[in-house]
Amino acid sequence: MAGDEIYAAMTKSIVEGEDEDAARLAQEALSKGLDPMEAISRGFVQGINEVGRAFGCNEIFLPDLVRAGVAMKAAMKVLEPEIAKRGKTRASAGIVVLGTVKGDIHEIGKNLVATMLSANGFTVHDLGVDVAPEAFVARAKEVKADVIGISALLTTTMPGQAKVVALLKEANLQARVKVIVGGAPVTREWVAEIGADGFSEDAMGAVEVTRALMAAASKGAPAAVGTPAPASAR
Ligand code: B1M
Repeated sequence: MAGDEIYAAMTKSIVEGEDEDAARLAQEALSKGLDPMEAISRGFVQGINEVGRAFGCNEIFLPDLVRAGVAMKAAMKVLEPEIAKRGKTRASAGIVVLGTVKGDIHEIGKNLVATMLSANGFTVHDLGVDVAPEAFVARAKEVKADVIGISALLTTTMPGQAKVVALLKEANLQARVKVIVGGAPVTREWVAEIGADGFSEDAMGAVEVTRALMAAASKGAPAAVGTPAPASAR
């Protein structure tokens, strides 16, 4: 398979929920020397976005969404170790506690953020999905985290992000531990409203924002919110 053909096949494997095809195409991309991040963004994510759109318009049903999620995970399972391997280097750039908020089991984007942070030298403590606000703060204290990263994919679970910020404030840790939030429904306005320190629309942006927060903290400067203005503001 050549050129754009492979990306189109990747998209199709997710739309059709074919996990074996997705894993095989991910493997093929690696054997051909394609950039795994390109495979994700030009191939697989196009498919999951199409599935999300169709589900939102009631064109497909929950089992289709589940099958697409399984196929996406199958592709990521092949690609993520390669992304991590390419970035393995140096001493820790900082300590990040990461998870998806309570009530929310979406993990694909959060896992990608974890992979990209690890690949860029951060030590990541991934708490998984459905994480209670208290658990984020407890682990941050335990591992002396620099940053807490909180993913939320549902509008109904976004308040969990606000709760973590409030708990940090209560514990007088807000100055020491920075909070970055993300996930499809998260906007700059929401970040400002809850008083988080940073936000990004994608995994690479999460790395940039985390780096910027660490740099600002080491200089004692106030942190910037978010990656440079996104091309497609939500
Ligand atoms: Co769900 N789901 N889902 N789902 N699902 C959405 C989010 C939805 C938008 C679909 C739709 O209706 N159009 C909708 C939410 C509506 C809303 O609240 N606004 C929805 C719904 C309604 C539901 C259920 C309620 C359905 C039901 O049961 N009736 C249910 C809820 C379950 C729960 O969590 N309690 C549900 C379930 C599921 C599955 C389990 C079937 C599956 C998840 C499988 C899994 O993760 N293991 C699933 C999927 C796959 C989706 C969509 C289609 C895709 C999500 C995804 O993985 N995207 C999604 C629609 C969509 O987003 N297009 C949808 C790919 C991933 C790479 O992107 O996660 O956005 P994303 O992550 C990006 C950025 O957001 C960012 O970087 C990532 C990489 O670029 N990012 C961060 C993410 N976290 C970040 C953290 C950061 C920084 C950046 O800093 C810390």
